[in-house]
Amino acid sequence: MNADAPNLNSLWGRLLIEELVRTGIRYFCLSSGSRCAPLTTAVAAHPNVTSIYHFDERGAAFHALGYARATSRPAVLITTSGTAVANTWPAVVEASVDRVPMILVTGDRPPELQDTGANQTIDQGKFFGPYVRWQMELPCPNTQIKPEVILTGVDQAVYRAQRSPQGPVHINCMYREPLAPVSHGEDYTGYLSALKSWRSGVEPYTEYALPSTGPKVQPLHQLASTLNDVQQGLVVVGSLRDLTQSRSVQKMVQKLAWPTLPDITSGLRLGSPQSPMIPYFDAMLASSRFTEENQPKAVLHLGGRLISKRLLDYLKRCRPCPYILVEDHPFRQDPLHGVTLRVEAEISHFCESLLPHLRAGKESDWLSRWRKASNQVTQTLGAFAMENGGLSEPLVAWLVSQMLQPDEGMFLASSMPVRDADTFAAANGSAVLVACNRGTSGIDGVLATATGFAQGLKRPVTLLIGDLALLHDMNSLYLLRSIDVPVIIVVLNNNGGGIFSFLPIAQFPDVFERYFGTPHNLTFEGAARMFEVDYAHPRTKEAFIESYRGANQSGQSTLIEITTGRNENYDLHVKLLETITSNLNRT
Ligand SMILES: Cc1ncc(C[n+]2csc(CCOP(=O)(O)OP(=O)(O)O)c2C)c(N)n1
Ligand SMILES: [Mg+2]
Repeated sequence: MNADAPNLNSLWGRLLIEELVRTGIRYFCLSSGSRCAPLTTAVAAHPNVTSIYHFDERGAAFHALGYARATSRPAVLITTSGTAVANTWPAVVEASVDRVPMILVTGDRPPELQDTGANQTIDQGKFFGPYVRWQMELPCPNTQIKPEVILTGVDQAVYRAQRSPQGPVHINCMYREPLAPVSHGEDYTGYLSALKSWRSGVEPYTEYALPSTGPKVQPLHQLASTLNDVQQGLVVVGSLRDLTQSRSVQKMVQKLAWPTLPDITSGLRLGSPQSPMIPYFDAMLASSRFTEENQPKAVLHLGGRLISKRLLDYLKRCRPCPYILVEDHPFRQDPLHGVTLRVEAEISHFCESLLPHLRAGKESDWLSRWRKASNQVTQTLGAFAMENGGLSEPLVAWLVSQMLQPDEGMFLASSMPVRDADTFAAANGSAVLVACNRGTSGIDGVLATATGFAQGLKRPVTLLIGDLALLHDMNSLYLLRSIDVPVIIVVLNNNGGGIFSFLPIAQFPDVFERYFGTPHNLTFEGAARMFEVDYAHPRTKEAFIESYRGANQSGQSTLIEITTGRNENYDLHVKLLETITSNLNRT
């Protein structure tokens, strides 16, 4: 790094961006504004970064979130002052709750302009409250403050974003004018003299060594002997971070030979999972006969939260003991208040460490009952998919999961898309990476997150999304032109909030349609045209398959709109689950 910055604001901006790059961060999401110009110009001048621009800070922040979901590395989000910062709130909350790393760097006005009625000025200090892992106020650039202050601050921020529990961090940077890189003809060689070795190298100023997160051998030994003695054990797998974790879990449960219920975000639900995986557990648990006859004596829960409400209800009724939960963070994840042993460990490390202590389990009657039932559901769903019915929401989830290619990703919006994929996705498609925003299950920022997920994966991504969720984030269609890989958006337009038809509020017609069903009578063709995104509106199963394959082959982002009806969708779910249940009860 050289010392010939045009002014001190620029120099501090460059030091900050350079140190971020040295910690390994390469992806920067920018929205425009004057107060963050020293940062923006430093990003623009840096040879080793990739940047993306979005006019909406809310979408930019969700894009950063999606990128980190794919890469497990934080992206940097740079915004100007005022409501620009406030617009990042929903993504920061989601990142915080779901422990996704993110680095926010915001421009701010100097102290003498705070609380004076100065333009675009809000109180940005500690703005995100408990939702950031760490925050720092950088004062206005001043040669009385050593440049090391910036470097050690950045290093701490990156460390706190990435160490467990991962999450967002915030660096608020105050600047006096000039904000543009106008030259003051100053030479900063003396100011930077203490940074001689840093400037000639490429390493961060402060290196952090992460603590080891493995559980100790003695408790593992005891845990293994507990597990070895269990007769009817069940493994449930919530969201896992990557395929390495999924593979470690697969290896361990194969030895344990307990029925294993994989959430759609576990990486174990799709791709023809091997025994003892039970891909259709959610549909099976709709059968009260099955749940009454099959009650676990112990549960080993690996990874994050579960999408399946039926699984949660089942565990609540069974109250298995012991209930062992293994996750790589210290937070409570126990809405049933049933956990009897909580292990904080990285999942792969835990599985690999436990494996040698486990006795190889045998194919028990308990496991074969689960396997038989899951096979039965496979048949029922296969028959349903072959029927010549209309293009329903469960069918779309089933078809998409069958057509995805092994090197692609799937992003699932909250509400029915994620639930339908969890319940009905075909298990025999490709083992693609699946993600969703389930930290707080918002229907906001979904498209922006999916674009970031695709950009991080460097692979095409299919997004299954409801109409309200897409309307909510429609201006993120703009991001499709800036990313390097296509996103196929499959929007299930049921003209409102389809999920509410499944809730007790549906029995209250005086308020239901207007405030919950919320029909809008909008379609997406015009939006696709406005943002220059390819568009298709197939009406039949065959036409959908053709549109989807065509979009895949074109390599272009495409919006495929499916028209469904909320009432028909509800009736079909009931009928399909009734068929699954009655077929299960017959065996
Ligand atoms: C930001 C946000 N606002 C409101 C909600 C409450 N909510 C949950 S599902 C839903 C309806 C979603 O409709 P749509 O995206 O069309 O999906 P569908 O229910 O039809 O599958 C709403 C409003 C939410 N989860 N997040
Ligand atoms: Mg809808």
